[in-house]
Amino acid sequence: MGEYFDFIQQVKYEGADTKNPFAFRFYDADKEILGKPMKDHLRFAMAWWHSLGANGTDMFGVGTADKTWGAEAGTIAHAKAKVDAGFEFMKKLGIKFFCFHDVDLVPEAADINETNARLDEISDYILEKMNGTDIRCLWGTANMFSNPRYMNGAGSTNSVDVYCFAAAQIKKALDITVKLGGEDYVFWGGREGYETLLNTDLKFEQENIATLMRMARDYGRSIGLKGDFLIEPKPKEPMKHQYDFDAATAIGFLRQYGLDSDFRMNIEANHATLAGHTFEHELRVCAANGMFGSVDANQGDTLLGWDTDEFPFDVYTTTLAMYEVLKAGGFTHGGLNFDSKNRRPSNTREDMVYAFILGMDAFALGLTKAVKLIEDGRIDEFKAQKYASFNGELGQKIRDGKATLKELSDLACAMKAPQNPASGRQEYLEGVLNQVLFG
Ligand code: XUL
Ligand code: CO
Repeated sequence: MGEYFDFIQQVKYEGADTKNPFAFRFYDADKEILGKPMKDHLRFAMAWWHSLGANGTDMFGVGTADKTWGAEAGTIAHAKAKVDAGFEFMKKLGIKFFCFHDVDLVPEAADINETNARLDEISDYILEKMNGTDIRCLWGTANMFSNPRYMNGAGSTNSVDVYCFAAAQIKKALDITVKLGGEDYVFWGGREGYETLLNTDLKFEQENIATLMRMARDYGRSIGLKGDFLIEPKPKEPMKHQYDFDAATAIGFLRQYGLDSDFRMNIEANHATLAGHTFEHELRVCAANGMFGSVDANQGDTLLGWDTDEFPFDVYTTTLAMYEVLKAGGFTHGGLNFDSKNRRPSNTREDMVYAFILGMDAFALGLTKAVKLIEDGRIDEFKAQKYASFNGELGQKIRDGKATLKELSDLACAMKAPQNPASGRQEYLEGVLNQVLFG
């Protein structure tokens, strides 16, 4: 195997003052934080598609980065070169997990049986590479949005034949995920939505999606998938309306169809912002509903209305996100998958390394600042005190669902007018956040 990243050996932690561009400033993998090493809090993963596949092609132009890895594009040799490059990259950056779509691993053939044979071959090759390393699959998924057969959706398609192909792809992707030791399986419904209700039976489509997920759940459990099935909500793009709009919508859907004990959420930062939410809002909604699973780590651009999948560098956001992750009890099966890509003009292998150093450092900083925020205690104290009026007998009765509307109305009438609640103190709390970040 040739060295694809011969300009680096092991990227190491050198501290905040280093000027070495190929060193971590903040990510110190083995440093103990709240009883476990940083790497176990963060569980970084490389997304096969962006890192090894995406070459910068966009709607206006061809690729700018060479992702052939020295092989002829679209061949099995190319698929294997991607594996070689990917493992060298993960080892050199200390990344312990990867995520994949079936068609990221091998080119799709005209006959699904041939595609499946290619997947068997490449997964054997990946297993060999994994041997003797502690690199594992975080999650797998099936790409049910690129092939023209999915133009009307996969689970939501109008074609029963296409529905069978979706089932077949999910089955194989589950097989490969379990074979590679992956514990979670992701559904991102890129084409599960609609452009116009004039041609759409929404209820029919949602029922069929739920049925496909139920069959996937049953098959996955039967072959030993231990972790979570994850829905990755996104409100739009490529479709105008996507059924898994945001966490609250997806959680409601899972409950409606009785899938909520096997499924949780994979929250992507840039999908949250497309839905008009913050990343931390989506994480909080998951935690509040026992649905926190995994994260696709990236960031969007406030000036652009689409999914830019940038490597995260905004430390306010990584801090507030890691605060939510810590409060949710941390990752169990999930992790931080960099569903992020270099900007089109950042087209060299050095840029790939810089991008991961940026993202890993941004989340390491976020983790340490989130711990500080929790240890500082002022935000949690404020919140506890904000709701303190419910600590009394009456508040408890309401919280226990034992009060009646008439009883509360009588109390209100006896009070005549309530005292206004105390200040929300937003500016004070934002000042605390800045003090913790920069003090
Ligand atoms: C698309 C996206 C996907 C999923 C996996 O916006 O995020 O790459 O993460 O299908
Ligand atoms: Co994603």
